[in-house]
Amino acid sequence: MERKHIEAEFVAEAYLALLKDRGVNRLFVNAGTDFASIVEAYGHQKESGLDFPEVIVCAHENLATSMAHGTYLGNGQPQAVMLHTSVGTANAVCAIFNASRDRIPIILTAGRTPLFEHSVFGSRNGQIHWAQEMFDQASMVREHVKWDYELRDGVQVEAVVDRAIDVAMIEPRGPVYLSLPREVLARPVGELEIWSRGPAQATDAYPTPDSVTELADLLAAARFPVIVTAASGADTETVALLNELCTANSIAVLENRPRFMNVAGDHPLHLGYALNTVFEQADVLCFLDMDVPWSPGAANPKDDATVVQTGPDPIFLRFPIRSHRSDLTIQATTRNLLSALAPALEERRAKIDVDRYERIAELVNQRRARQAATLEAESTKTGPITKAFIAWAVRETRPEGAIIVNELGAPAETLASTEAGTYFDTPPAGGLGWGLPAALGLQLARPDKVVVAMVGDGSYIFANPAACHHAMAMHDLPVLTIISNNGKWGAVEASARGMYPEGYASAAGELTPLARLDPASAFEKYAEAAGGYGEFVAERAQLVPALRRALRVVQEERRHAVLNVECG
Ligand SMILES: Cc1ncc(C[n+]2csc(CCOP(=O)(O)OP(=O)(O)O)c2C)c(N)n1
Repeated sequence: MERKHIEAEFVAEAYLALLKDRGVNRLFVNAGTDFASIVEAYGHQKESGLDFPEVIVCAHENLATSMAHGTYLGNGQPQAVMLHTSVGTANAVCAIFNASRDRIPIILTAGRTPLFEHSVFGSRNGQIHWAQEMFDQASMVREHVKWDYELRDGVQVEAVVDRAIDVAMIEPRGPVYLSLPREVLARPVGELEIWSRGPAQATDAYPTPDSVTELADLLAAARFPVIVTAASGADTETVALLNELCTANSIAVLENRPRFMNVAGDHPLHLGYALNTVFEQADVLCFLDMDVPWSPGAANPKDDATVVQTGPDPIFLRFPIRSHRSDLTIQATTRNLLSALAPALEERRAKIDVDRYERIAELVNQRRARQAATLEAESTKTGPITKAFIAWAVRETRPEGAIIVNELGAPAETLASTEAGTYFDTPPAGGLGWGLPAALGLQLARPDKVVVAMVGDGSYIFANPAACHHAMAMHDLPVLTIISNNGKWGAVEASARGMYPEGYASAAGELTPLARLDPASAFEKYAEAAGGYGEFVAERAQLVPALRRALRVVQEERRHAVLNVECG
């Protein structure tokens, strides 16, 4: 390690220079009075010559945090967000919860109400400085972050920045929270001598040789082995490994509520998306890093089936309750596990039942034929547009390599792709309003790609669309947003009908007032108001041409676009 010098005048400058030095290239901000020294540091930058993260101004904290989330999904680098004290943190809590359950390393920072009432540079000078203070500001997010701390002085700024990044980046990754008192940010530091170093990366969890042997033996001897995944593709390197492992060893693969592109949608042994349908046959079930392997109230693996659970945190320590049985539990990242499993299975290839591939492929082909028929029927139907039809139209027009971010826009299985890193679905905590800002973050990280946000009308409103379209214009992010506008919170309605199929709400024969969103807004005007392109689509025949027009706008004009699609 080398020593380096930072010529900072005050702590905020040292702090920002350190973030940048440690590989944090962007700071997503929603500023306030607590930012005075941060503002001053950027103001002084031309003269100081210090290198700081690029500032991405976000007009809402959910946008700032979820956009940072999406940027990490696009480039794998730690992101930083700065919020305004207690109130800014409060606005970001839902997005922080999403980031935590999705294991996203975000350095969340927030100003802190000035500590002192007078006499110190930076101390209180505004009415809000008394009422905004909390006894414990970090308590709002403590359950969702891996670490929280308050910067106490310039002498520890290097140690604190390093600690924040190390904790966020070590597997399983996740957000951390740092509060920054105004007086501390304003304190003079003079020249700072720092170490030049990257995050302290430990080697990822690796499976023990015994566990690899045991799992390889189980998979080789099984009559009908199934690997189940939802989010293994968060590490894009695992996609080819999983494709290859399943083909070479006649192992079925199934995606249960996928949140990433995990395995090729057209894989010859892809059993689809309905876990309950395989419990009957499966004698070995290997759940790859699944937060919820199955829903015990609906259906369970056979009693004599062997259940394997794997992952860097295979029992999901931060979940208050999670009791799915596991006969073999392996603590390892999916990439390390699959890499170790491939040669172990190759050694056992002769033991694998030669009929197994065909047995699985036959079921796959039946499923594919049913799906193709449904899709074909969907493409020729008349009547109101459905979410399945929107998915069909997107498949028809999707440019190569386009990235889809889906938040209740269409069922995941209708959007399956064959390219790693092209699909992102709602984090498991399900805090809505994530999809659109995450798409902005992905577009920021991957400017060469077409990014399409597919969202329900409810999800779109949760995202605070005025702030999102403002950011698309401000930061040149030509995202295409497709709103599946069914005029309701369909999930709320479905949940009530599911629990009370014969109940009063079902018997009423009409939509419960608790799920209604009518009258419909002209959502396309949000895009127009921010200099983008908007269209309202209500007829099936209009959808593909409208998609082509909107894609031309985002690709050629590099302007953001909204298709507000009325659907049933
Ligand atoms: C922040 C937040 N608030 C409320 C909910 C509860 N919720 C789950 S789905 C849903 C409806 C979403 O509506 P929309 O995006 O239009 O999709 P639809 O259900 O109509 O398919 C709601 C309100 C949530 N998940 N997150």
